[in-house]
Amino acid sequence: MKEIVNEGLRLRPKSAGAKLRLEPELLIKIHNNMVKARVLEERLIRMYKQSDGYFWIGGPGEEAFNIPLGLLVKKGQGLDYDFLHLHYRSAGIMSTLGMEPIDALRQMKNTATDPFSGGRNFSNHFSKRAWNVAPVASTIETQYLIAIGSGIAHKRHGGSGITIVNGGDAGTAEGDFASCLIWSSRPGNELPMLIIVTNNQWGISTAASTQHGEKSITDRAKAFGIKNAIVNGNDVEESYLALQEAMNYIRKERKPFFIESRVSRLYGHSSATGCNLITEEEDSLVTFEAKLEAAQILTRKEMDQIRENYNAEMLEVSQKVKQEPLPDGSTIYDHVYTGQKGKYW
Ligand SMILES: Cc1ncc(C[n+]2csc(CCOP(=O)(O)OP(=O)(O)O)c2C)c(N)n1
Repeated sequence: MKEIVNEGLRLRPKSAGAKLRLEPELLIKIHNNMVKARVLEERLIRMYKQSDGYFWIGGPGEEAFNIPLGLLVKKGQGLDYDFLHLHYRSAGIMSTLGMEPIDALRQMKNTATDPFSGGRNFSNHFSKRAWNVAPVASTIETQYLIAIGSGIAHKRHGGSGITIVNGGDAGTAEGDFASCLIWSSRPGNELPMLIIVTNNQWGISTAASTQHGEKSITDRAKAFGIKNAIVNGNDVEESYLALQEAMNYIRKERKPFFIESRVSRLYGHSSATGCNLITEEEDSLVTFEAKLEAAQILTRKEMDQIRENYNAEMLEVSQKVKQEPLPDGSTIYDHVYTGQKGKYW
């Protein structure tokens, strides 16, 4: 996909962005990636509604947090780099890392060309060895248990690579989450882990207020002596600065940090709940665009153009994906066991 960053845009003088805390160049980059991630999700939803996929689940509403996170990751393969244990609302992180949107569309359409699962998994269930992205599991919270492994490996290896794990608020009821807090905070054996909970106040249709006795999820991290912060995940600058501080701390001190990010869930839980726009929740992209416009960093016209460009490109790649082959039945048992191809009995 063509890179649209700054295409046709003229950067305003720095003083124009004085009311915002981040540099205009960085704000424009974040905005561009937010639009790309949003348009990608909207295209995936449209594909689902047009029967070009069986199920949608994704992260519109988490962009103001996930794009800064993607920009701050030390991307690469092996223990000198960050490991990512993500969940199904992380497309914004992946697209900011450089994932080609067409690959997310391939997984939605379950084509054989899907590089993450060969057309065998749900939408937004990524995995990429070259970027240390562990396979996203459909079982919620599993990733917090698996992340302990790369946390230990990072601890033993040294350097500045860290383990990053994210998931939702409801999943914190699972024992896997408690295991993560315990293993990451053992005195003298603390692990360099960024433990994130994106709190959208819902577990499918169960309200968080009916499930959490503690005031905030950070209270659980406090009980284990883990440094922590509550972040307004709808605020780009607050998210970027909090993540930067937390990640610098983990990289240097080799100890865990816990972030509870309060986010929106803009299209409901998944296609199982209709995947229609929820207008009652804050849209971080609308909030951010108003700020960029007020600070004269981007005009309404420029932002509309960026969206239009991405809309056109996603439409084009969706048409391409529709022509691609589905996986052959003979491959159904591939990758079930290491090195295994075809039937295994
Ligand atoms: C182990 C397990 N239990 C239950 C489910 C069914 N399930 C799928 S998503 C979900 C809600 C998750 O809510 P939360 O952790 O808050 O994340 P969100 O989807 O809101 O981002 C549940 C219960 C599952 N996938 N895995």
